[in-house]
Amino acid sequence: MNEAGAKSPNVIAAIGLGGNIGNPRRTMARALGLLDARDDIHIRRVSRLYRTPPWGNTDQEWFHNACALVETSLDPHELLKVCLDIERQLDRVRTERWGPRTIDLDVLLHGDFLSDHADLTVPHPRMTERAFVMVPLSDIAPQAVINLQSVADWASEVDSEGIESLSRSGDWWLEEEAR
Ligand code: PH2
Ligand code: MG
Ligand code: MG
Repeated sequence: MNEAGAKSPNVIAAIGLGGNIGNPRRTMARALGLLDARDDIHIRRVSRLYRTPPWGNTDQEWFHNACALVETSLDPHELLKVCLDIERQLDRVRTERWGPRTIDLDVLLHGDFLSDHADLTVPHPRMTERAFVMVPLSDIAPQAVINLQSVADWASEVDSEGIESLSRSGDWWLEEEAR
């Protein structure tokens, strides 16, 4: 609430989803369903679903990755907390850095918000170097600008070798969720 008692205006945020343990497609669909079920978060666009080679620690299963644009009245810290709560609800176990996980939900962008705080770095650190983020994000926000360059341009510059899309549209999570 602001001083006038009105709700804070909604902003568009981008969330990155990934996972490589269990049934990532189903877990990611559930995560999107849980986000969308909230009154303060509305899913606006979802990218295609991708299969991506592991980045960082390469000695692990390939990942599934996707990105979503949400409209939200939550501030960046509140949105991060919701993401972490949903990760826990979906049995996320945190082991090593960049290691295998059932579900990872990252706050990539939040309106014009910029932060280099260790708990919440926005834009998400190194996202422009990661094809598993920039390729799905360019499905849904090609014109968004990060560090003075469009997402579409970042996506065309990153090494996207091995990445393949597993769905024809961004509706995969609606089909999957029902099962
Ligand atoms: N997430 C990581 C580390 N490496 N590689 C791919 N392909 N996709 C991911 O989501 C991913 C990763 C840590 O968050
Ligand atoms: Mg991550
Ligand atoms: Mg994360």
